Amino acid sequence: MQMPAQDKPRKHGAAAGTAVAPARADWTIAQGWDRYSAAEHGVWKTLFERQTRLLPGRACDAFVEGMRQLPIDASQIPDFRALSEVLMQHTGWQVVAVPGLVPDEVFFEHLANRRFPAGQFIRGAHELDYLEEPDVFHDVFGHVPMLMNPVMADFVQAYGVGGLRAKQLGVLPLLARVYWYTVEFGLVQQRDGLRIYGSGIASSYTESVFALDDPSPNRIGFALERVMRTNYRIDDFQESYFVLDDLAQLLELAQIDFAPLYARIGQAPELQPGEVLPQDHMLQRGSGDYHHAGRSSACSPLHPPGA
Ligand code: HBI
Ligand code: FE
Repeated sequence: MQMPAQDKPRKHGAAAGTAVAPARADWTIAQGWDRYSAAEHGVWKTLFERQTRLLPGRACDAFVEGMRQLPIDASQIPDFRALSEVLMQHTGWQVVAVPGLVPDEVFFEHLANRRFPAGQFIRGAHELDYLEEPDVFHDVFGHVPMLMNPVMADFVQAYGVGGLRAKQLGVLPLLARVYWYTVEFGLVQQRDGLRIYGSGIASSYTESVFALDDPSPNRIGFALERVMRTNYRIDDFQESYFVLDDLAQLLELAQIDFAPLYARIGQAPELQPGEVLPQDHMLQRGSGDYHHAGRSSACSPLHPPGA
């Protein structure tokens, strides 16, 4: 998506380059809750209200339940201290503020210690649906409710531990796909139908509809090695979503020794996001129309390329 120069989103965190080298080695900053302007709280309110209207019947039960128990509402950007107090009681997680994207090792080190680094800033009113870096709405509205769930809480910590290791082994892209197709863009089969648990979907107005209702994308039963071979799009809706039978599947995933998988999958051919294999368990075969038409509404909060 091309934008006039003056409308280009400001870069934050690691994406902003060395000009904002962090004062602390772990890249945390004060949230500075008192310093949010009325306009910034207003952007939160707009995003919160439209997303809250959309999610009943779309977000999975764990998401809805997590949201209900947290001190989050439309009126203001949440205070990370209040969120952390409740999270800590339920699953031992905390929310810490960071300027934006942080280096991979820093990100994993936080997760491995059950600290979720959340962007301190909020997107501007002119870029409600377009985001290059995770902001407070994506990170808090999208991720934090699921961290109230014990299974997700353990899975994300395991991703932090595994990420440190994968980075050392030079295989981070393989592991990052697991995170992408679960924590960020995962769907789950509930008794009453297909539901969203991925934060990239849950925090996106347009993708919350596209991921569940649009005939275009593939919806494929989650299979670990298959997912580890599959590239993903960071600049547009996903072409394929992977569907868990149950969130409890993440618990098994967190216990798998990935080392032998990395060796095997390193050999197998990479798959493109829209590709379908004969052995895939298809819940819905997508028409592919959206991506074939070359439209690009770019509505997913983006994560770093190469992730
Ligand atoms: N930093 N703040 C932030 N949020 C992320 O989701 C994030 C990051 N740095 C690195 C990263 N994600 C990815 O590269 C890893 O998940 C692979
Ligand atoms: Fe995210």
